[in-house]
Amino acid sequence: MKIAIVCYPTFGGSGVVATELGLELARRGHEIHFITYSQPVRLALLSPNVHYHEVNVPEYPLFHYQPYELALSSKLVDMVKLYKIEILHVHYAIPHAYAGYMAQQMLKDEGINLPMVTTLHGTDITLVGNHPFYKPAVTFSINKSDFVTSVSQSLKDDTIKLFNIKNEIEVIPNFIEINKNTKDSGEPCQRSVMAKEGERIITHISNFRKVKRIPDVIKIFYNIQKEIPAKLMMVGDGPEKEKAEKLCEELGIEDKVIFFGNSNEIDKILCLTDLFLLPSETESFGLAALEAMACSVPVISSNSGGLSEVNFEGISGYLSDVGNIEEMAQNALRILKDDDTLNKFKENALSVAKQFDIKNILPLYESLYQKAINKY
Ligand code: GMT
Repeated sequence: MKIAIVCYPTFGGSGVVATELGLELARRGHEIHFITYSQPVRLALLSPNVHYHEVNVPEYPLFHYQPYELALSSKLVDMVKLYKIEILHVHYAIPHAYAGYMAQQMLKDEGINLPMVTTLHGTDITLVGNHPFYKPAVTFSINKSDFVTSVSQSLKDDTIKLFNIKNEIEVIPNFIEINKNTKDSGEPCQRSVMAKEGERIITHISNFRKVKRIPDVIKIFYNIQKEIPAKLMMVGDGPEKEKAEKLCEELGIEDKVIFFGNSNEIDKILCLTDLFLLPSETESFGLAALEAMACSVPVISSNSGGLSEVNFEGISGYLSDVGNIEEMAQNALRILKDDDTLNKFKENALSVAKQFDIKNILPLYESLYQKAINKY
């Protein structure tokens, strides 16, 4: 199949899922066209089946806001005609499903039918899309999509609760390429670079937005390091980072916390990690938790949104109510207390992650694309 994928090219989970999906589809022989405003961070263009088309939005002084949706829908029309693309898959409803619908209408005018699949990722529904300024356009574009998928049952339920949706929503969970780490790097994990002998290594990875509850991450770690020797690795960047650095100073733990900024070497970082913290306010899925589990790292998370569909209580880690820092720290210590317990949780984390192996999830998208193509 010839498939156009529209996504955000950033470190966010929706862009990562879209990119990894496209790359695996390309490996399976499909022709993939990424269409977005810059090259997706996880995309290395070294395959004949993978194309990247940049959406340019020229600055014009009259525009207070540059019309990205317009440029995107025009680019879609041009690329669909040029490459004879058969299907459009948009990740993140805003504004991609809206721009996709406009492209469909323009193409229809020229006698071309382009089926569109929209994948809902989380904040496009629970935080941004739900805002009254966007809601009518988001509802419209979800209802106009030929097929709609959501990354968890919890997100499907939220979508139905928050919007007047007439379309069926199919749950297709996010996925992970198991063994990527061992396959790619071949290098042993060098824990000694990050921590002393006997220290546990704890990691948090996110976009450092309010929804991730960064101060909770720091406070959970503060409680842990009072009981056992430990280091915290904070990976990512965003609006809450500076505040987090200050909080570490206030708590007197700045020498035990390392801030890395954004990284393309997540697997190498996770390879050194004993425990992953994700105490988010809400999380439609929690791809970062799954990435950790795929590297045999157990997870302490909140129980909000779709997290309980990924992190299994008492098996791959523990889940607590949002903000229950004490319980999260206690549970972390239960996992970290001795090597046997930690190793058991590590093993379990990997075997839960295997349920989300890309090999199991990808055929679900392929059969949806086939259904969408057959619709016209
Ligand atoms: O806030 C983020 O983590 C970024 C956001 C995004 O749009 O990329 O992530 C959302 O989509 C991911 C991929 O499907 C999910 O794993 C995240 O849980 C979801 N984030 C939220 O719901 C807050």
